[in-house]
Amino acid sequence: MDIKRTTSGLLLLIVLAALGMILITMPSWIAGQIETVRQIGPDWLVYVYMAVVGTGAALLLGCTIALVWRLWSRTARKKKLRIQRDKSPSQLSVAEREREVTDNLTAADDLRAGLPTADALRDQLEPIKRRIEEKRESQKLEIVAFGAISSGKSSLLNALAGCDVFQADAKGGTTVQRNAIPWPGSDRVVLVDTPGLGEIDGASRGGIAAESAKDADLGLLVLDGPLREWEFELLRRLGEMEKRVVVCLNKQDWYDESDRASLLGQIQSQVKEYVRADDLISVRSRATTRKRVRVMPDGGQSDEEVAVPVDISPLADRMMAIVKQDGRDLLLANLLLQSRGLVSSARKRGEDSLDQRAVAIVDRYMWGAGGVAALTPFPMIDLVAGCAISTKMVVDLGQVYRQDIDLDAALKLLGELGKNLISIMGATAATPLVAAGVGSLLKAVPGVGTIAGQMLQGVVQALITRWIGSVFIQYFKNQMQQPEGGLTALARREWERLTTIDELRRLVTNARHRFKEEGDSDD
Ligand SMILES: Nc1nc2c(ncn2[C@@H]2O[C@H](COP(=O)(O)OP(=O)(O)OP(=O)(O)O)[C@@H](O)[C@H]2O)c(=O)[nH]1
Ligand SMILES: [Mg+2]
Repeated sequence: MDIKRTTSGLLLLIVLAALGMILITMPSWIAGQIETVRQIGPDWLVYVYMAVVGTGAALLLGCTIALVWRLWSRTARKKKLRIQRDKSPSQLSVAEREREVTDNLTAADDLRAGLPTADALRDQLEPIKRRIEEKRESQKLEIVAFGAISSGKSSLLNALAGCDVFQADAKGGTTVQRNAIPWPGSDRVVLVDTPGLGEIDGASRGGIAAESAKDADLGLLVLDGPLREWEFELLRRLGEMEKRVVVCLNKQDWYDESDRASLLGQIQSQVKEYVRADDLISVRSRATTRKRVRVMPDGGQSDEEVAVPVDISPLADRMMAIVKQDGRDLLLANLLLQSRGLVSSARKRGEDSLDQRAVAIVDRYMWGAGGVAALTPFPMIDLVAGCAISTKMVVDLGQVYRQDIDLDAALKLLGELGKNLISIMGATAATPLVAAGVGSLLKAVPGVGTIAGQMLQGVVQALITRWIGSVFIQYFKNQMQQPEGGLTALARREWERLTTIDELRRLVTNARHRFKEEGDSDD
């Protein structure tokens, strides 16, 4: 439960309790007042009094109801949206999908406005959002062909389009970027060609094809043989996203009838979880020839070449049926997924930018605290709870994550953490022991050389301030809710993370730069 919801719930409870009190006490109080007015004035004054009180009461009641209604509906709406976002498109009605797309676009705008002006994502989000809006407006369905290199994607799309728009070649790796053309079968459909996935430049081409498939309203996986492992993996991932994919076994002229039937049967059983039986089709997207033995009238035989024409009609028919029957649904489902992607990348970026600000704050304070400890000749009095610098840092971090924390609360939490540090370090009594413990921990890091005296004191203080900062970053990010296993467990986890050999070595190196080797020569 987040803090805002708790506050709204609490406010609602207070309002309802106040209303109850008013309803119980008001009638007898008003009756008493009317009696008093009747005794001191004429009858009409009673009516005037009642009218005034009645109007006031009605206004009060109206405002209260409006407030309660607003609070309740806002909470309910947020809850509904949260539940809805966890659902896959098929679990939502058309109206719900439409509404969520609108809500997501608005949310993305809000999140974008909250990003720092220098953030590159601010500019990147805008065109993505515009594309979603344009797609929503135009209702253009994108059918994207993807698959292995040279499986015949471009040839297949050329055959579907009825003209040679996409370059096709036997050497493979012909298509190097995403291209699109309208499909003559419907004015609402565009055909998209993508680079094939294969050995050459595998990683980057694979990325482009997977991305294209992800954005497709309808995917067209083009195979020219048995299903490869990565093709199955891609289907599985798209299936999980509820992306509809038509699997097309191309180059059917390579197989005789029985081989083709058994290959199709095998593919069918492999993909049945993610692809409908009707959506597995075999085609021939290039005209070829085959040999035929001709028996002559004199009983002799002669070989002859017979033309085998292109045959993509089963695929065209299937696509037409899907577009007619489910086109709108597919488009809306995809718009929904894209708009969700937009919101989550904006939200993630927003969180990242808060984290960056928080880390910068911790960095500033830790070296501030370290510097003070390194420069002052007095031994440290209290490493944690009494440190004004840490307290101020905690309050600043709270502000970054918009969490309400004042100096008192910060001090109290720091006191609690102080005890944790002592228990983590295994020291039994006072803070100097902690300092000594941390000091020996630092000295034990191989490769950092000797650190002693004031410099050691500075590093100890910087490490502890950093540790406090890291604990509070997690705590605030989690909306000040009890972390898993309580604050102690969180503190222990963060301590372990920050005191790995590498982290400590980095810390000491950094400290040397900052403290100008002050205590370096002391042993
Ligand atoms: N025999 C036969 N060859 C085909 C068929 N379809 C395509 N081809 C051939 O397969 C080769 C590759 O075709 P492309 O259309 O370029 O394949 P692609 O999947 O787009 O290839 P990349 O863009 O390089 O990944 C070409 O030589 C085509 O003529 C078919 O049905 N039968
Ligand atoms: Mg191609």
